[in-house]
Amino acid sequence: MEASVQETALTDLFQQHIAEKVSRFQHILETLDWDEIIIGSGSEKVQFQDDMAYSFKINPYFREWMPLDKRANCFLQIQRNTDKPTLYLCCKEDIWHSAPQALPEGFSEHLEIIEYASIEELKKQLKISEERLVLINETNDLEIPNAQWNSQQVLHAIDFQRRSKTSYEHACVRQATQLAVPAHRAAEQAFMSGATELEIASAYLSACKRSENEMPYAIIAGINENAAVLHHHQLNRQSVQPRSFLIDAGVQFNNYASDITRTYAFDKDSDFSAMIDHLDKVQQTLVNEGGIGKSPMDLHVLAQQQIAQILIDFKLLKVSVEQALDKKIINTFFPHGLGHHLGSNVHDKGSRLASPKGDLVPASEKYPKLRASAPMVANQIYTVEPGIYFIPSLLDKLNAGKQADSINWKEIKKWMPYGGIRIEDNIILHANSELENITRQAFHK
Ligand SMILES: [Mn+2]
Repeated sequence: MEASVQETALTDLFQQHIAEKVSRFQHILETLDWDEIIIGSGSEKVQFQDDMAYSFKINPYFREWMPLDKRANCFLQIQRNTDKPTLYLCCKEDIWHSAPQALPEGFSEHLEIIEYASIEELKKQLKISEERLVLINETNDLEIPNAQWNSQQVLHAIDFQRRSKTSYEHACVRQATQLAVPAHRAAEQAFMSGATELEIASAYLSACKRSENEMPYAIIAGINENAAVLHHHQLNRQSVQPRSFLIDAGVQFNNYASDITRTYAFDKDSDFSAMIDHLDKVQQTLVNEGGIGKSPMDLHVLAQQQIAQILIDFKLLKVSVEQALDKKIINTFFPHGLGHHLGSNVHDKGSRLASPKGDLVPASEKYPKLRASAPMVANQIYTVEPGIYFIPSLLDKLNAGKQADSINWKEIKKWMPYGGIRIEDNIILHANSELENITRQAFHK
């Protein structure tokens, strides 16, 4: 019974989601003076000199509306002054592949659905109101005369509104998190029993009952030194004596992803285990610092300060927190941003926009590459993921430079075999300023 109650709730949330998106897109159409927007789901790509297709990735602008991730050649039409969007579903006869993915139960009521078998047929069926039309799709296969293909103006406006998520989107990321937690537990267990990186990834996939192609992003699973490779995707099939393990993996639900990182020590009495605990406390402090209107750049600086303090406490740094930041020594140990928006893309767009026109929040001189720089908004979903790494190439550079004396190199050598630590949770910043750590909630259940 409980499942059906939840399904009903999700159907209601989807209805609200569609109504909210229609209203936001109507506003964009009016402001920018267009009559309609058509969003394609994308088409399959065939590999060079082969008849095999790459695994299909749906257009993120389409997934913002529709919980379909396996259906190519579909189109969603949103028209000015029309409350119900029209979904054109491609239904050609195909004996080679499984039946096309269907919408979840109860979702189709909120859409006008038209099936078509060929592009020619679709072109006839598309009831295009006027000529002022924007097509958002990777390829311009509709070839509608006068249609503006991927208007940058419209894309900016969509990216800007996307930062604030609907309750349906919150529910989907929560569900994606609940599906990921048992898989993270299975991965931890596999690591503790001496499994290889590849075996751990298999344990993860089988626990969340997903195939590799259904992952929102490739599983990062690094044992020992490999934990220092930020995007360690080339998983090792050899077994090694385990010391440390970093796993960064999510699950997708109705096209929304969770994005979770955990780090484990094989020996719970080790200094490495103690450092994980320190970073875990820092991570929770950083989560609690979030708020509407706050600057992600300020949070990034706070993360750098607190990470520098950990390095000082563990006698790795011989300088003050201020010097570690001023001289950019901290970038060797924490070389990435504190987090990103999470949504239609795993690294969701719009996090640097200052306006729907596409103006960017000026990049800070110190941190020009930060992905999230715009002040935090109500209902956004984002990640908080501080890290401490011992990356050989960055340490070599530091050792060869002017700041080499700031480091206790004898100690650093002891830490390098552990690779690094990253801890990542997903947070909803509610309109009433409440911070919901959906990852911790799911782990504590
Ligand atoms: Mn992330």
